[in-house]
Amino acid sequence: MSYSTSKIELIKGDITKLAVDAIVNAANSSLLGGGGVDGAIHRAGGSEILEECRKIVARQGGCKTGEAVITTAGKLPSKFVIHTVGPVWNGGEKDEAEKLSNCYINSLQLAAMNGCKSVAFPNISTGVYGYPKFVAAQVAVQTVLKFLSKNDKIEKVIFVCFDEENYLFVQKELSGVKV
Ligand code: AR6
Repeated sequence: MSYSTSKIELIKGDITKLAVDAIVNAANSSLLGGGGVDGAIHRAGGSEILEECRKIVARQGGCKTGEAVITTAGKLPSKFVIHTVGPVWNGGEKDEAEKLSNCYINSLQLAAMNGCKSVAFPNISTGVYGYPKFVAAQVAVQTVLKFLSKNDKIEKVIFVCFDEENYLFVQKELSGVKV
C-alpha cells in the first residue's frame, strides 16, 4: 500500500485476494461472466457466484449500464461481490461519465444497504470497454469522495489498480485528499 487516508486506500494488485466486505466486479449486462477482472473473479470465486448471477438474470433480466447487483463471493476472501456494468467508451458524448459515476454510486449504495463497511473497486471500464484511464480515474475518485462526504456507513474504499498506468492516474487524483 502506498497511499492511505482514514477512508481511502490505493493499492496495486489483484482484487480477488482482498478480504474486504465487498469487492466490485466490472461485469457486463448479461452478468454471465467474461474476461478481465470479471473472468478473474468468477474463476477464483467458483460456480456459486455464477449460480446467483443466473438467478438474478432470471428475476430481472441482467443488469443495465450504471446499475449494480450483489451476490455471494463464493470462495473469495471477501463477503460479497457487487457486479456493476460500466459504460463502453464511445468518444465521451454518450453520457459515459454519468454512467461510470453511477456505477460507483450504485455499488456503494448497495454495499451500505447490505451492511458492508469496506468496499474495493477495480478501474471499471478501463480495460475491454476502452474508457481513457486518466478521465476514468477522475470520475472514480470524485464520485467516491462525494459519496463518502454524505454517507457514514462506508468506512473504507479501496481502489485496486491492476496496472501501473491506472495506479498513477488514481494516485494523482488522490494527491492532497484528506478524508
Ligand atoms: N484485479 C483488479 N483489477 C483487474 C484484475 C484483477 N484481478 N484483472 C483485470 N483488472 P476489464 P471493463 C483491471 O476489461 O473495461 C469483461 O469481459 C484491468 O487492468 O476487466 O469494465 C466483462 O465481462 C482494467 O484496468 O473491464 C465485460 O464484458 C480493469 O480491471 C467487459 O470486460 C477493467 O478492465 C468490461 O470491461
